[in-house]
Amino acid sequence: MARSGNRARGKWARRGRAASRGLGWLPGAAWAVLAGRSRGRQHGAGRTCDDFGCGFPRGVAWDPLPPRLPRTRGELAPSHHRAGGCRRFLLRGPSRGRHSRARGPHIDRVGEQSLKGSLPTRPPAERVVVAAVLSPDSEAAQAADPLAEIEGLAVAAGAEVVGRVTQRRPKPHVRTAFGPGKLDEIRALCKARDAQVLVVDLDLSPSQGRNLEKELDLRIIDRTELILDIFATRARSRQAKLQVELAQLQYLRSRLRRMWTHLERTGGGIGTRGPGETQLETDRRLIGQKISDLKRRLADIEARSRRRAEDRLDPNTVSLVGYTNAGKSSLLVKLTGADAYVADQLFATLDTRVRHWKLEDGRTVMLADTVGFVRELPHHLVASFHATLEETLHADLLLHVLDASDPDRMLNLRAVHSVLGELGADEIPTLLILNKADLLDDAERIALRAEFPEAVLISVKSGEGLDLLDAAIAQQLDAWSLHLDVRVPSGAGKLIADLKRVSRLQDERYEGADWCASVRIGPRHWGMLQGELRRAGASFAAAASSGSAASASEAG
Ligand SMILES: Nc1nc2c(ncn2[C@@H]2O[C@H](COP(=O)(O)OP(=O)(O)OP(=O)(O)O)[C@@H](O)[C@H]2O)c(=O)[nH]1
Ligand SMILES: [Mg+2]
Repeated sequence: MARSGNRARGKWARRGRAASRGLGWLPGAAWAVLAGRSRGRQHGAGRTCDDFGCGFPRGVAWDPLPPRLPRTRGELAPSHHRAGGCRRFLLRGPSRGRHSRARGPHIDRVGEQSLKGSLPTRPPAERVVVAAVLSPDSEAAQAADPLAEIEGLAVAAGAEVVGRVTQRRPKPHVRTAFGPGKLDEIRALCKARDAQVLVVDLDLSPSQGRNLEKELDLRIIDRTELILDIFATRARSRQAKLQVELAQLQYLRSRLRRMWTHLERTGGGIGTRGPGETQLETDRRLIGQKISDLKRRLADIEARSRRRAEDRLDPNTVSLVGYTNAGKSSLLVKLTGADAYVADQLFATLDTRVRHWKLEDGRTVMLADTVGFVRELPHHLVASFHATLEETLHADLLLHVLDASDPDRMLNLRAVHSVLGELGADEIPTLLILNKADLLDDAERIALRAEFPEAVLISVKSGEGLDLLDAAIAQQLDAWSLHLDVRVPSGAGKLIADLKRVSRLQDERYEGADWCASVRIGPRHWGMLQGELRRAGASFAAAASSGSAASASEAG
């Protein structure tokens, strides 16, 4: 007993010493690496990882799935990563990968120490050519730079864009998306630029993808696959990871047939069709089971967080929504001092982050930052991320942040409206925020004011317009709140505290044993508190100064 106590003290003392040296807490296996006990500590490029009996190849992408499958980096060889002995894991940056949040920075430092100067830290970025078919009805065709979005997505997925191709056609070629002449051009370009992947800004049908792969002898990634890949590498929370996995499996299920076509082509005679079909059915069944399992687990998480939210009497929720990279997280950081991840890249944020923000008039609101949108966000993804986006759906007010300096701002605005419509959130009161005003000249400002007279022009970077934003939010919250005079027995202290927390007090005094106040309160909170007020023997009526018929009738 005493010995195990000593051992424990020794272990924690060692970890304590490491923390005091700035290394923080380390998992046991990382300790082994630090202490030089790891067998794989000195391995070099091209060898396999022998840490913890892993055997996973080093210095190569750890991605042995077939090329057209959506991937979750780090999903394979999980024990390898968990063990902490892998060079890739040790050197992986804090912004990527499943472990990075909790252990990234100090693990990185360990990696630097133990493998200093020995090996490149990451495989080289994949060289990709981006290509789009610009049909008259496609959104991209109307953009100032039709390839800007898909290029941004490819970069966000960690690729290096080495070539760009577009083809104007009434609609994508039914077999290969691009016409035969264009295919020759793409083939030559990919060869000249030594590209390994062609990223197509389309949702390819399984047969189009297969034909393109055959024609070009390259890996083909379509838009949905690319977005799923970005989400897979960025997902941090358990819920986000499950949501991405669900979206990937749903996407995969619709494409399963294509993966078994090599069996169809083995001759098609007796004895060859059967196994192929059986395998397809087996895969479908397994994927179906996995999908149901994921849905069940997500529903559990969703129900738990919904119950928690219903039990809480939270202040008004204001959600930041908008096109990706518009500056939503930057605004959250600026207003609340939160430690959200801000980066000049698409889909920097994948989880919802909520922080308290105190308005100038003393009211506190919950400010929520969430996933940004892009044009034609894959439906599977919107469906899978419904729970994350649900916080947005339940907001009292949406702040639609738009990058005013983006030449394609109108397209971006429409894209966001369309996703909000898909989520059923288009009825929520919305305030348009035009961000990045510091990048605009005077003429652009005048044009924007004429175009969006209701919007608030701000710059998170320079701080311009943030006071106006505060006032505009307060005004919006007041516009649909009820204005009531309430009288509560002063013994109902909790009720009075709740009222103070979720409403805006305009006047407060004690009359005898009663607390009397004139309050502005949102309909949601009023619905939650009305019963309690009645039970506590409180009285309430539309405030004398309130001209709102809605207020009077509700209060009555
Ligand atoms: N010039 C300028 N840049 C800004 C401003 N606000 C944000 N940015 C930059 O815009 C980029 C994107 O900012 P984020 O806050 O990560 O954008 P986001 O909307 O949260 O993006 P996602 O999470 O990807 O949807 C970052 O490089 C910011 O520094 C601004 O007012 N002016
Ligand atoms: Mg963000």
